[in-house]
Amino acid sequence: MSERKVYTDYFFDEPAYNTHDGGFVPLEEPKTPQQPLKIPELLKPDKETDTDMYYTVIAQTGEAQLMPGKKTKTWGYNTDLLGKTILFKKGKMIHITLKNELPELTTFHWHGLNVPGPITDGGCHAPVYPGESTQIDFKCDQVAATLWLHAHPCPATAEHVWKGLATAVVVKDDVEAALPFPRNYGVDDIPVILQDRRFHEDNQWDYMADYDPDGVQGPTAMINGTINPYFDVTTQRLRLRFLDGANRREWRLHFSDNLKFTQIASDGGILPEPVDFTHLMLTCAERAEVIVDFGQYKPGDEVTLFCDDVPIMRFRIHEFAPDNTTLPDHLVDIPDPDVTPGAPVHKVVMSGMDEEVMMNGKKFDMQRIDDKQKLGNVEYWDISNTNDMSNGMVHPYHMHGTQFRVVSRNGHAPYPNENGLKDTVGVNPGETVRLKVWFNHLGVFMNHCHIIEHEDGGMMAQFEVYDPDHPKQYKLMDMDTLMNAFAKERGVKVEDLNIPGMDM
Ligand SMILES: [Cu+2]
Repeated sequence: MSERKVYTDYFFDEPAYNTHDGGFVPLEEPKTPQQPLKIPELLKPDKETDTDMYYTVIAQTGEAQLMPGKKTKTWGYNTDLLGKTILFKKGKMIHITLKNELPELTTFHWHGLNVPGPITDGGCHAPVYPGESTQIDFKCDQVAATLWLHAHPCPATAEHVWKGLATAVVVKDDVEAALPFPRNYGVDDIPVILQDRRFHEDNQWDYMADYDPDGVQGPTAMINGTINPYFDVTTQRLRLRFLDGANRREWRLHFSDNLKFTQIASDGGILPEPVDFTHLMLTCAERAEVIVDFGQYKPGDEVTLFCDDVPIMRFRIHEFAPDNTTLPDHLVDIPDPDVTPGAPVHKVVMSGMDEEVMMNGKKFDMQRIDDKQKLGNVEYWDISNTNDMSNGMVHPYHMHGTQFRVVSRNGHAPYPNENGLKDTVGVNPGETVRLKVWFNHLGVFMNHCHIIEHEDGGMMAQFEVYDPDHPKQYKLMDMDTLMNAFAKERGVKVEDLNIPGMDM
């Protein structure tokens, strides 16, 4: 094993960091006592055979003891807040009953999962109405990765995620199982869902009071639904599956002592080689699996995780057995198919800020297909952010239905941790990021900025993956149907609905 380079910067353009936004809400260290980090339970399958897994996922209301005093009213999947971690095994058929026990419609979007669109994918075309349930069935045919499930009912996605509808989804396979990674769930392999909230009177959240068209933020970090968390470290090596589950916040992570950590996976799976960092920035919806080695610490020590300069989590070091496992230089082979000769180069332009956000000069329309790609083709997509550097922001661009490769940033090599499969990529102001994109399934899929208020506000489009020999007609949802349903469920007239994104 050779000595690897250690990267010490965040890589994105500093002038575009959220810290420079007019509406930036800085994190504040909580004054409430430290709490043990909540580890989401694994969702128990209803049934599992050698070939099939059966689950029931329930969107439900709840309440959570987040702060001393009153409990906070929350939403979650199979639990009060966020959800249980859902495990898929590569190669198995997955059958999921999706049940909505909320007072209003929602959808179940499998972020990063390669499944047909638009219904199985679970975007705005697949509402499940309150009191109803539906079933999806698909084959899990992708590599081990940390994905996630979140609500996606346009244009109320941001509010549903803010209320708690987000949870980790873990895909397992034999390749991952053979690598020397920690994988004892809850002990040395844990999801770390990074979010932020503002607590109002009686410890409640108030999405509308905090509303900002450039993305809602709160001053209090919430990790796995825990305020001011600590984690008891009982193994030398710890695998953290970071997920930026915030509506808007960028997380610039680093540890005390500038402790080095090793990224082993990005959004769509394991990286071709491990990458060592002291600092890591995640934009909304991005994931990074990292291994932290606490070998230099002794029982009683504490290691702090910071976002910018604010402590967000503590690692309390306990007795652990020495573990000098080293990672191989090469972890996995990443698919890198040749671009189909003669294929078009797709152009996506993200423009504007606040209510002016658009994609290719248009606001999102559920009934309009903006682009298409033939199933089986491999094509370039050039994603541009026309914001200016002094007054713009990084837009995290996400595509449903695919795990893509990042080819270049303004013609230069992508960042060192972007050489694996990804489904979300932060695009700096004035930058064009070239992606190489292919699909395994037919369908209508959405592509959008993952600052969730931006997607609700219209920085979103959709494309069809088609097979010319088997043309398909899709019945697409429309805004009137969704708005009428929301109005009925909320007991108000449509004109009195208060969903900020609906005015886009
Ligand atoms: Cu954006």
